Amino acid sequence: MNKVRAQAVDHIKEHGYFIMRKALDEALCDDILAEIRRLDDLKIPRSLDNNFHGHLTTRYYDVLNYGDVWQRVATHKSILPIVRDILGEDCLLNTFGTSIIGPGETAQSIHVDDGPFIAARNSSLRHRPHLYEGGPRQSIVLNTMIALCDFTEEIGATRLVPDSNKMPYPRPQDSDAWMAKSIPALMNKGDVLFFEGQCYHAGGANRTTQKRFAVTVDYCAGYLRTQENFMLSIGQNKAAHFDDDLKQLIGYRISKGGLGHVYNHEPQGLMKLVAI
Ligand SMILES: O=C(O)CCC(=O)C(=O)O
Ligand SMILES: [Fe+2]
Repeated sequence: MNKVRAQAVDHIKEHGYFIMRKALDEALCDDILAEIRRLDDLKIPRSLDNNFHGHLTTRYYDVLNYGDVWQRVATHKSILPIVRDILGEDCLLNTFGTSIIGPGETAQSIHVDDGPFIAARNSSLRHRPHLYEGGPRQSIVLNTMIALCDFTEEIGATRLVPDSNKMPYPRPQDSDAWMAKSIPALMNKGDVLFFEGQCYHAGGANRTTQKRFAVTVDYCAGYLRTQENFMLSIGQNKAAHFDDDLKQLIGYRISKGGLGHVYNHEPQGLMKLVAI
């Protein structure tokens, strides 16, 4: 394992986050920025325009259906090996889109990103609450925030609370108090922030006149139902031309323990038929 990868894994496990410097080269960042401008020009409808995600923040989702450049992001060699070290070889893409915080946007409230899974599990176990209360949570979600511009405090760098990955459920209640304990993830264009799903964090307020450009690629353990349903949103004809890692990330693989088979076979066999 190379040094940065080992250092990243240790720091994530211990403190809940890691900033990798110069993870993506300038050319790839510029290709993604050009693609974002193309989507802006196409007037792709914005999603998640709400009080939590913000009214001045552009979230493009299901981006794998757009330009080919998106196929080079989730499987990037600086990112995927670390994600697999934390979540397991059979991890899945959970959500994948932009987080472009516009000028004047206010800070998000402090939250966790594994909340939907905890809520789903607790709902299934609602008659047996002793099975889920208390104790630190396992890492089942790992999020990455790719800086496509310099992240300063003023432009709305993601805020996070170091070591909050070890906090027990329930999720953070008093956002202002946790905000006071948070630090900004200061980054340069091309750096990547990794943070665990149980780590307390929030998008920062943008007090500049520039947009804060970022892509967020969120992964989860292979035994979970993913927040975005890539198997439906990305047609088989499109996915058949993805590389093996990307196919596996969107669900074309059997998990450890045998979840997700097709006619009791690896789904990739089915993909070969479709690609003909
Ligand atoms: O864009 C950011 O800095 C964070 C966004 C975030 O945490 C979220 O929407 O869940
Ligand atoms: Fe979040």
